[in-house]
Amino acid sequence: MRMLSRARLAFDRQSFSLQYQPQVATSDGRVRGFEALIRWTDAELGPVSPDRFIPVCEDSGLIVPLGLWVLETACIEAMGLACRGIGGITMSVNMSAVQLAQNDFVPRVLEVLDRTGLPPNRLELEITETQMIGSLDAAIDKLDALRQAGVHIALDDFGTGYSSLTYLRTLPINTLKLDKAFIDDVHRRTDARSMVASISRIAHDLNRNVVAEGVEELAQWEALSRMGCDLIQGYFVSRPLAADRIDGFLAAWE
Ligand code: G
Ligand code: G
Ligand code: MN
Ligand code: NA
Repeated sequence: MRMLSRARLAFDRQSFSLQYQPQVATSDGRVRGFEALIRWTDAELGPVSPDRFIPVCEDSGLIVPLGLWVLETACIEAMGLACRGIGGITMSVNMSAVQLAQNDFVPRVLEVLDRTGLPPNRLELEITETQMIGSLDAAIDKLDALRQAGVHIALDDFGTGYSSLTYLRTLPINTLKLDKAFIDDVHRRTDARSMVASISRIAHDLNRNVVAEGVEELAQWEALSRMGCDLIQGYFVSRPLAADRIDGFLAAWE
């Protein structure tokens, strides 16, 4: 069976799930948020990476209902945390370019917030700069509208594309997520450190928060903390967690 047929079937049977990876403040180590990451295990193929099925879902348009399901599920999870007394948590959700390009993207997001009751400033949408190609003005208008409503916007995978610095300045974002490629050598090489320190400085001058992705070692955390990175995310803190493991993680971590 083709990947698309499998994905359609999985969507109909509600076989997709989400995992949640914590983001912690470098300053005090406290959990400030989670990134929702989609997961799917096909009966025959086994676990299929989003890198494989998301593009198929984008080409077919399946990403629109699937992305809406991801958003709603993540918002419900965030509301659940708040109801259990775990306050001040931001939920970050990856958005596809195809979702962002929909005419009704903004009202759809606001509708989900309304329906789930999650305060807009508890939601962060992650976009990538490659999503901006072709429709920059329209994308900026939509992101601006969401920001007006209080939703946070993060620029994901920063440093993997090009003309990044222009996007950092012109896109209406709150947060810059430094790609793992920047982080890998940050505790070992001065050139990697110079890059991260300089980009963090620029981001902070522009009033953006900085999140480091793919942090796997304490030495990276320490280096990133010295360089003024605000949040870290990565296996050092935790792998992405199934929803029913969040409370246990928080109890053990805090
Ligand atoms: O968690 P993992 O390394 O498997 O994710 C692989 C890629 O899939 C990452 O680039 C991530 O941004 C993307 N991804 C994960 N979940 C979602 C999702 O819900 N929607 C979209 N559009 N991309 C996602
Ligand atoms: O949305 P984004 O493209 O940033 O996706 C992040 C991806 O990186 C996810 O697939 C997640 O599972 C993965 N990831 C998160 N933390 C780590 C880490 O510490 N090491 C590695 N190798 N991958 C990570
Ligand atoms: Mn992401
Ligand atoms: Na990324």
